[in-house]
Amino acid sequence: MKEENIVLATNNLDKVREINQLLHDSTYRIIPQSKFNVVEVEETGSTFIENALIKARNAAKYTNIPVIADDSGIEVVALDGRPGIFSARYAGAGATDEDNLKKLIKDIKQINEKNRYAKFICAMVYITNSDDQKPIIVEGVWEGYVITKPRGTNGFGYDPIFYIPEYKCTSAELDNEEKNKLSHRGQALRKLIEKLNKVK
Ligand code: ITT
Repeated sequence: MKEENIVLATNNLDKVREINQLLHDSTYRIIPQSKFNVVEVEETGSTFIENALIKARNAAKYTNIPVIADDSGIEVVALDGRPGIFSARYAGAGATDEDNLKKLIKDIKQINEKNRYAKFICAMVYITNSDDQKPIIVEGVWEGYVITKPRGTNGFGYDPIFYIPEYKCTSAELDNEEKNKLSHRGQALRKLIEKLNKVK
């Protein structure tokens, strides 16, 4: 079968790694946007979907091939959904994963232990060009709880404090394959590929 190249509009190498693993047996080949001279764009949207579309349309301006973008984050229900779309900059502009994790741990310590329900959300979009008026848009949601003592070293970002009761571990204690099977990103990408295969 013919392979199709797709640009991944992200600067996050962990997303590149996870999405590459998910597409390993497919006919789609991911090219990170770092291979092109894509100038970073500000994420000014008010939803995950809006931000994913902003990133995808921006990358598509610099490339002549289809683009996938992922906008994701964690929502803690008792914190009114924070950090949500601000997950990557929760501790301020230029914050590292570690800074953001520390800030979220501080905030969840204020919440009753029985009330620490949280979910990872991933909005993923596919466009064929920057003006594509019919983007494919999908979402994945992964439900769990946040804990205050980080556990595990796999994954990235908030994985060490995202506890999955069915597996009695955090997402940083899952191996890559297990995380991809369950995660918001894995769910979103499988939906996207299903839709994409239908229009091909
Ligand atoms: P790009 O915008 O370049 O794609 P980014 O890391 O800034 O990279 P987002 O704006 O989508 O991406 O922010 C996502 C943040 O949410 C990310 O920095 C993580 O802290 C968190 N996050 C998303 N998915 C995650 C996952 O699977 N595990 C742990 N944390 C995750």
